[in-house]
Amino acid sequence: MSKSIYGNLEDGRSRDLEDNTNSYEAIYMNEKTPEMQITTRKKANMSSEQNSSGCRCYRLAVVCLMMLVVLLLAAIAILWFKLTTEKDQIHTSYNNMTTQIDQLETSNYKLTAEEEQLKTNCTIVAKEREQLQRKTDELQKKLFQLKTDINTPGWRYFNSSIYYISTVKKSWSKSSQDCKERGADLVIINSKEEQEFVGLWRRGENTWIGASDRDKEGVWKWVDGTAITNKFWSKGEPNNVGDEDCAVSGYHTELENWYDVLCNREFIWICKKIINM
Ligand SMILES: [Ca+2]
Ligand SMILES: [Ca+2]
Repeated sequence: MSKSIYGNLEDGRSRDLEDNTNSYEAIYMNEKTPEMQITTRKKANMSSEQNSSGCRCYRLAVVCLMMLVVLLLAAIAILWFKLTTEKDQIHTSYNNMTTQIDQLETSNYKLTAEEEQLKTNCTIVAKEREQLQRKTDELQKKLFQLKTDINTPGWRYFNSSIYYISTVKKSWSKSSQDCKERGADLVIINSKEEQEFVGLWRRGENTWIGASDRDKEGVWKWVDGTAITNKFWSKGEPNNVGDEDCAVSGYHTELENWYDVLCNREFIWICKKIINM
């Protein structure tokens, strides 16, 4: 009860004091001198200027902040552009590398194929070399035999062939057999030049040549079975008198000097060996 009374008394005093202060200030303001009023106005103006300066600072801060935001956005845009460009470049580089890898794989495939082809060619060349070596060996043997034949008495060389003329007389069959034993055949005359060569070398002797119609009358063939194309029969020959089946060169001295005789008659003979190099 006493506290309530005391509180009311305190509140009453405070309100009185405040009312008195306001009264004093009003009196004081009313009683101000013009200088004091001017001073008061200046203070008010200064306060207003301070408020105006604060606004400008605030605006400047906002502008700076906006500029920072713009710069930040610009930096982000530039960075994004660079990243995009680099990404495109990396993608392009990747595509180029992929293309190069494909090209390298294609080149590798071609090189592998070429390597296989070269190996095949090497194998073929090796086989051809072996064949050439065998042919060279055969040619050397033939050359050796040819030198031996040419150096043997009775042999002569004419137009890629060598010829042997006998010094004894035998029948057509024995003469042919002798030629075979020498690796040759009774002479086969294929040209006018060869006919003239035989005519000069026999020196007027009658000599067996490799033509007969023993297999079929009237069908004259050489000893190798080929048909007679260049025929140098004497006039009226072959006439097959008494079954004449073997040919002799030398009936006359003219170019056409062949005639048919009985095969068991004996004459010298000429063998011919063709040189196959
Ligand atoms: Ca005949
Ligand atoms: Ca005759």
